[in-house]
Amino acid sequence: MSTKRPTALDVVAAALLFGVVTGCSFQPGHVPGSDDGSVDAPPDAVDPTKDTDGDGVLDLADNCIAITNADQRNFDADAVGDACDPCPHLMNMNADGDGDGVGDACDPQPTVAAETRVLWTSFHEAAEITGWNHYGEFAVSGGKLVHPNGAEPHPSIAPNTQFQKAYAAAGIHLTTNASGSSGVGLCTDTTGGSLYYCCEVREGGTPQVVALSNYSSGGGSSGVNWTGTFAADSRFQLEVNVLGANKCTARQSTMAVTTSSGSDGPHDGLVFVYLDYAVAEVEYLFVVETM
Ligand SMILES: [Ca+2]
Ligand SMILES: [Ca+2]
Ligand SMILES: [Ca+2]
Ligand SMILES: [Ca+2]
Repeated sequence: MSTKRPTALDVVAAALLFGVVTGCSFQPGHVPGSDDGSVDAPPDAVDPTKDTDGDGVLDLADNCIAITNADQRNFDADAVGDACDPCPHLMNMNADGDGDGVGDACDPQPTVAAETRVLWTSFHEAAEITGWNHYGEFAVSGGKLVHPNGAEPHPSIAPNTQFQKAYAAAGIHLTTNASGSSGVGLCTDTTGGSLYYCCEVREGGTPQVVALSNYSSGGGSSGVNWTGTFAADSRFQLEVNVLGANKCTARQSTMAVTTSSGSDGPHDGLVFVYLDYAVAEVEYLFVVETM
């Protein structure tokens, strides 16, 4: 007589068999499998060997059943994998009222089905930034985009893509105590880079959230006081929205501050992040285009 160690499939099969025996359901006032006169519901028809998208992860465990994502990455640690998460950077913010695939919480027009997600990266592989435009040195390390030289003026990096009417969000983590003049920002620019629209959190005197438009030509800016911390282990989410009035939003945990400046309208061009005198890591970059 031979013995065989149970495989994972055996365990699944045993669990399903157990479900068949017990009814695999709960009805108020009824104990599944008991002889109390009521009827157990039939078990759900689940094929434990099915892999709909063929990515090697069975449907029972796949966090995006219909999208190939063998890595199963899930930045915000909710139930939905990055590849199919309507807002991959915002935990459990998965409602998408207009059905365009971009979640309400990260959709610049949540009632108009006009958006397309065009970039998501949480910086796991060096190849993700190959060909990107940069000023200063950047590298992917430990699942972050880092500026190895630490606090320097004006290092910036941008995917080498001309985005159309971009809405962008970036997560930035200040890893050590920031200097008195440090700032981190997220910008869109016009085609050719002649003008910028930036959203930044800046320390210096009173910490502020600042919206800067027509930055390169010394154009308008507006700022609102930032009452959160600006210190080691501060995590900011910056959003730039060139559609409508809410153009620059900075979030930290449950706090959000929005400000806007200028009226230069939709920008078609690069999206870039900068770390001005800040020792910081970029944790993700998310870009939506509006048609
Ligand atoms: Ca699968
Ligand atoms: Ca999948
Ligand atoms: Ca997720
Ligand atoms: Ca949407």
